[in-house]
Amino acid sequence: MAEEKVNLTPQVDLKDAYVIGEYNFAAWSKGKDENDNPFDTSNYLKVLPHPDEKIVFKDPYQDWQNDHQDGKFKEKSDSGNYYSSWGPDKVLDVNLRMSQLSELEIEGLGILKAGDGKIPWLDDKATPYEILRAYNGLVPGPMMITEPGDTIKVTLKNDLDHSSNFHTHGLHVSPLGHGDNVLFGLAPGETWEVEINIPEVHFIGTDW
Ligand SMILES: [Cu+2]
Repeated sequence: MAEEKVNLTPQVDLKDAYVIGEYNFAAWSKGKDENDNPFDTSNYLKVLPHPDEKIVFKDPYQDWQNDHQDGKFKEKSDSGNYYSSWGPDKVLDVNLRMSQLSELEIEGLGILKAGDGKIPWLDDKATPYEILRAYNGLVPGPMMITEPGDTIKVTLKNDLDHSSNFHTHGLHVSPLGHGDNVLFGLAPGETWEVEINIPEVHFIGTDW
């Protein structure tokens, strides 16, 4: 049997292109409704930036560097995109709220709009492409900077409509109690006080 080839080449000028992930692109790009009109794509993710524009992510690391010069120590950026216990602080107090967004604007990219997670012309199959979730409504989410020996205290609120979990990748820390516990389910509406103790001998790294 000959392998069917899916053509993923956009049929529109890239300046106007909308893409919702390779998985759905082939079906979407030739999509017509029952009256043979093209689908209304205004609610789908516009993920290809205009070629003349510069995408501006509110880069937490750059903000942190700007705020921490000449011996200055700041616990939080004005926009909330970073938290820091770098310097004399030993405890990093962080407030995180998990929520679903209906839209989000990224300068140079446009507005990302979320749908209900279902695509009618794909038999209402739920897909991840229309759902937009974030910590504190920020993309990228807040960055935390600590030093070995510091304690991260996160007040975590789950404002999603399903249970969730909070854990890190790459840290060599204890999962016990309200620590870095992948097995703990946080119910909708619930708040959890997470405490993560970074060992004095922890290596330097970028963890997430
Ligand atoms: Cu994970």
